[in-house]
Order: sequence, then structure tokens, then C-alpha cells
Amino acid sequence: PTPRTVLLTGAAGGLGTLMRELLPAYGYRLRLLDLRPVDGAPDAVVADLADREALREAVRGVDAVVHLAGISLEAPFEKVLRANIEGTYHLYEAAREAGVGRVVFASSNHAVGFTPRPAAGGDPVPVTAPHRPDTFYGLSKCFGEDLAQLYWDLHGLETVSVRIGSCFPEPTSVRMLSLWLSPADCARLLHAALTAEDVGHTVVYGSSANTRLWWDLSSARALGYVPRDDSEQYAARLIAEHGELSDDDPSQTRVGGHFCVEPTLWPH
Ligand code: NAI
Ligand code: 15L
Repeated sequence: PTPRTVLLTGAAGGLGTLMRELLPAYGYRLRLLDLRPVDGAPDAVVADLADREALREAVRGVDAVVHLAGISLEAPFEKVLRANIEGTYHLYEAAREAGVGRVVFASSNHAVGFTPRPAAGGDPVPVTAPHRPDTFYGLSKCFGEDLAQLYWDLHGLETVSVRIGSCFPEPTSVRMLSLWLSPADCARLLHAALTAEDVGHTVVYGSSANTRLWWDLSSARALGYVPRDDSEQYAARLIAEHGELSDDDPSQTRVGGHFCVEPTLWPH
């Protein structure tokens, strides 16, 4: 059955803002949560993932959770611990107590960031690739995936962990040509993850049907995801500006890109 009421955490963020615009067209009624007020949504729950009582309230009566909230770049370990590791634990506990059936967890390519990037035309990175986090941030996504597995095995709470590539309106680097998840394809993938039957804990990569794709999308396609977009329309301009990826520069030889060397830092 199609879940109707969905809690969207991280609703004030970049991806949350895009998804709260696109998901209602699939028939979802969204309940929004973020640490910060959500523009244009006075009913949004403004709460920290550390606030278990607020999470208990927020999950009451929802059919599923799309969990985007957290620190989305590298940050000091203590901050990542609190928001992403403890915060995701609190969310799962609240979901378990309330009997919520499914979570869609925003994992990241940085859970496997140190994996060498596939050569052009080489085999894509499988979902069974071992965790190789490139940052504390990536490590927190590894934790989230393992937490999801535990809650499925122990409690029967289902999760689709989506290792998102780069979801922005347009790709802005040559690396992103291989990772780009268009916002429209992201909504398609979240819808598939919310509606596919018997997912248990399924790990998928979240990218569009990019010509230069690095990821094996077969587990995503098995959920019913049919990507429609391709970053190739941006390739000529980005390559003219920045050149092709180097095989020597260590910030360009692994899938996590510059996160493996000099990660962008969480601004707060
Ligand atoms: P963002 O940083 O724009 O949004 C994250 C939101 O989470 C913010 O609005 C922030 O206020 C909220 N948040 C942070 N700590 C919180 C806490 N303790 N309690 C409640 N809310 C909290 O990030 P973005 O780009 O929207 O990403 C959303 C999710 O998707 C993140 O989990 C990120 O790691 C993941 N992701 C995003 C990718 C992308 O390309 N946008 C790629 C891979 C993963
Ligand atoms: C992520 O996990 C980040 O949240 C996002 O801001 C991008 O940096 C993305 O990965 C990426 O690798 O491009």
C-alpha cells in the first residue's frame, strides 16, 4: 500500500526544500521537521534530533519517514556524533516505538568515498562494495546503514538506504557528472523507496541515468526506480572549464573526490 503521511526530516535544507516541493505530486501528505524553521511552513516541527520527546510526537501517525536531517558535510567528530549518529538512533527509536513501518535514509556516496573511481567504461561500483568512508561524515552514514540493518533484523523496521550522489538543480563539477541525481529523479527514487514491497534493508545508489555514471543502479531499479535524467548535457561546458578528471591527483581518483583530501566543512 502507498504510504500517505510521511515525516520529512531536514525539511529546511537544500534537498528537503526540493523534496517538499516535488513529493506532494506523488500523493504524499508531508509532515516537516528541522532544527531550523522551514520557510513558508509554519506547521513544521522545529526540533533537534536529540529531542526524543519531539521525535515521538513527530512520528505519531506517520506511515513512513524520509530522514534527511543531519550534518551534510564534514565536521568535528563531536558534532557528527550528536547530529548524525545519536540523532539517527533517536529517530529510529521513536519510529520503532510508534510502529512506523519504513524509513528512507539519506546515506551518501561518502560511505564508500575511498573506493577508486571506475575507469571510463569500467565496472560500476556495486552496492556490496565495502564501506570506505572518507570523513567522519561518511563514517556516520556507514553507521546509519548498519543501524538500519539492525532495526530490520531485530525489529522488522524496513529501510531503504539511499547513497545519494550529488543532488542539486545542476551538476557544478566534472566529478558531479558521474554522481548527479536530478531533483526530479530524486523524487522518483524516494517514491520508489517508499512504495516498493518487502524491502527489508535495501541499499541503493541515488543517481540519475548519467552517461558517466559510476554506480550500479540495479538495486534502485529493482525498487521500481526509472531515472529519466542524464548529466551529459552539462558535460561539454564543465569539461571545457575544468578539464577531465586527473588520474594522478588524489582528490580526483576516488569516488569521494575532494572529501578524501580536503573536505568541504559544515558551516555551522
Ligand atoms: P543540508 O545541510 O542542506 O540540510 C540538512 C538539514 O538538516 C538542515 O536544514 C539542518 O538544519 C538539518 N539538521 C541538521 N542537524 C539537525 C538536527 N540535529 N536536528 C534536526 N535537524 C537537523 O543538506 P542536504 O544537501 O539537504 O542533504 C540532506 C541529507 O541528504 C543529509 O543527510 C545529507 O547527508 C544527505 N545527502 C545529500 C546529498 C546532496 O547531494 N544534497 C548527497 C549525499 C547525501
Ligand atoms: C554529500 O554527501 C553532501 O551532503 C553534498 O553536499 C555533496 O557534497 C555530495 O555529497 C557530493 O559528494 O557531491
